[in-house]
Amino acid sequence: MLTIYSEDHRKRNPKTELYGGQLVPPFEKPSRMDYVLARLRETGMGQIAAPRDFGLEPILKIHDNHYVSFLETAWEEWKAAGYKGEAIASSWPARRMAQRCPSDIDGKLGYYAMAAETAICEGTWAAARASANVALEGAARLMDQGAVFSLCRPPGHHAAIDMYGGYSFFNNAGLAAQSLLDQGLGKVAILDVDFHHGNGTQDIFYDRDDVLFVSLHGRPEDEFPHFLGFADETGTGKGEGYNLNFPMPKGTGFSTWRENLGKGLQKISDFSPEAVVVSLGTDTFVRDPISSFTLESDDFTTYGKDLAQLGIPHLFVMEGGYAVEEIGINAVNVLQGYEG
Ligand code: Q9C
Ligand code: ZN
Repeated sequence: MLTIYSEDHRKRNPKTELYGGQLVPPFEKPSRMDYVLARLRETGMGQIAAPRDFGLEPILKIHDNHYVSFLETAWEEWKAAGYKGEAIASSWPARRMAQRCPSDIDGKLGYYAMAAETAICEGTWAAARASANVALEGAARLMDQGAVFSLCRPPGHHAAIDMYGGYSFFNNAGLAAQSLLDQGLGKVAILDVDFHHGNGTQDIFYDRDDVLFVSLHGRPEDEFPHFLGFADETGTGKGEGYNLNFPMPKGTGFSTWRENLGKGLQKISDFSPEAVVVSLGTDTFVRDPISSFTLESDDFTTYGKDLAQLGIPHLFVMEGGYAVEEIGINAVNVLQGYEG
């Protein structure tokens, strides 16, 4: 399987993540990619190619232009304010506060952030742009290749129309899906198997019937992103019926997870899309440090095989996975299972 990858992800190497009331070294770090690359080479998965630069036009099809401009200058504005640390939001337009974007950088961070763990640092914009290009290049080549792995970093599925957080800035899977539609496909499904709910992807496509969104994840009562991902979120307007969530309790193992995957795949099959974009997070793994499902490495191979049963081109887009030593094994197991 062709892999698309850019070294530019290394430009984002934040020193801090707000976790448990402390600033700790981030779980989402550059070395995650090294383990995946090593495993791709070890298993002879195939060619690894760099993306082209697709510019801002495809990004502006799914993201708000003020949000994109904010991301471009946030780090410079933060530095200009004279702060010592990395850029982290500290106040939000919560319930009954006006939803207007301020001009002060602290205010802007709170306006555009959906969570505080994700620090903006030098190089964040460049890395997020590169990650978007990796997804877009994968989408550009998918219909010729039949299957492609877009090895994106930073991840994307928590990035909404105008929000960042959960380590995400641009919604890479959403960009890929929109690009496939713009190539002339009529319908695309996004299957999100990352441990966390893909709130950003849901947000972008919630009122649309040309993209079916299916997500398997830790239930919002227990797990990030806490406020979205409930089973009764089914879409709105003409998008009603095109959003399907499978929230699951802490400790969920592969048999329950796979049963729900089967239901999701049935729904995708009924939708009859011309391509599937998989938001591939490996944080469902039993030893993931911030998640609570119990999948073993072999289970990733098994569900890769399940996906292949659809018989539709798949674009795999890398999302989360923080058990760094195993992220390569688990991600590549999905691809190998898929290729059979
Ligand atoms: N108690 C992705 O996997 N913090 N993002 C969780 C756990 C945020 C995960 C705290 C996790 C974001 C792409
Ligand atoms: Zn995740």
